[in-house]
Amino acid sequence: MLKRIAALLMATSLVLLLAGCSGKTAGNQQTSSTGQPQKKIIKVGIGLNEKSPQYKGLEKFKEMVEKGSNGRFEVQLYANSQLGDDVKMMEALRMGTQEMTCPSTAPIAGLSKKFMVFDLPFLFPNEKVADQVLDGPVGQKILDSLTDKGIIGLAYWENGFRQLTNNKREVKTPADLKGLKIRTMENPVHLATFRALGANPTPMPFGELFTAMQQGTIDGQENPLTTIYLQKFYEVQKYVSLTNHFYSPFVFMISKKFWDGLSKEDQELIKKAAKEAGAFQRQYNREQMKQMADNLRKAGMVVTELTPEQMEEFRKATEGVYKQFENEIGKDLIEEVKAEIAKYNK
Ligand code: TK8
Repeated sequence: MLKRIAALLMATSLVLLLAGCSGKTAGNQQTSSTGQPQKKIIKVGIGLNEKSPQYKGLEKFKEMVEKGSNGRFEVQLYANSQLGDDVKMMEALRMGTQEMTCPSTAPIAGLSKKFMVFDLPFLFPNEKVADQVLDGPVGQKILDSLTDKGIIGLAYWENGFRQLTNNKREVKTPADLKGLKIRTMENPVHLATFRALGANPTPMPFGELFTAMQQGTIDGQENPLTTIYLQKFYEVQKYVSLTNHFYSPFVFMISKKFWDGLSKEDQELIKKAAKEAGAFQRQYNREQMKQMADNLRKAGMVVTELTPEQMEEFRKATEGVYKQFENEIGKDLIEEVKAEIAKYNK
């Protein structure tokens, strides 16, 4: 009798154990002991800090998804490269161990070369045109190139026009950049552009940048003014030149493994929130940007505006980069994007 009870107990615990395991394999939808479905967790990681317009956009996204799902989703935000750098986080999305991230297009080049078209120097004339091209058919086609890499690109957000800082001298022309060690994102187009300008570029993840500037292993870097101010780069950099040399879009993306386990309704909810929070983020970013040159001056930086002639020198010096990447990006794609830009730039 005792033996039979023991056997029964063992069998029951085995069943419970198996039930527990299968609960875990079905996405991250788990069932609690009361039979209530537990929240689905969406972990979102970024490199920037909590003051960044990007983080404010993520807070909006969180609110929309949590409210819109009546609390079935919990969106957890991780700033400051806590979950790793952009390349590592994209890898985690592919593996299905992290749900979402929002890198610049530059580090995405390692997964899909098509994104490099947006990294070409002096491509977009202004934000408005960038919005129209990114949110149009070409932008969508490029997002779709991520699907067979295990990632769904949901929406373009804005990092913004990038400006050059350094700790050696005021930069007004490419000649002033000669030999300066400049950190770039991990992207061949960015490297080629800074080589063409006569600088000595080194690729590095964002999380290592501040220390590298502080220790003087690099002389400078390039990022939008919001980042230069909100990440306190003025503590370790003296000069900023308003070069607008690249426009960096962000891509808000989600793990395909996670995505495929969601209902159509939930996919719609997340996609809609990604787009709407993106519209808010772009707006907020642009508002913030207006005060940033002044903030940086007040913080002690020398802010250098370039004359149209000086800007033209930068543009001319980097012109060859387009030809250099024609094969890798695709000549047709470059032409298509240029034509779209011309269409909207009126
Ligand atoms: C942070 C990056 C950052 C980017 C860079 O993850 O690496 O310089 O501009 O904002 O997305």
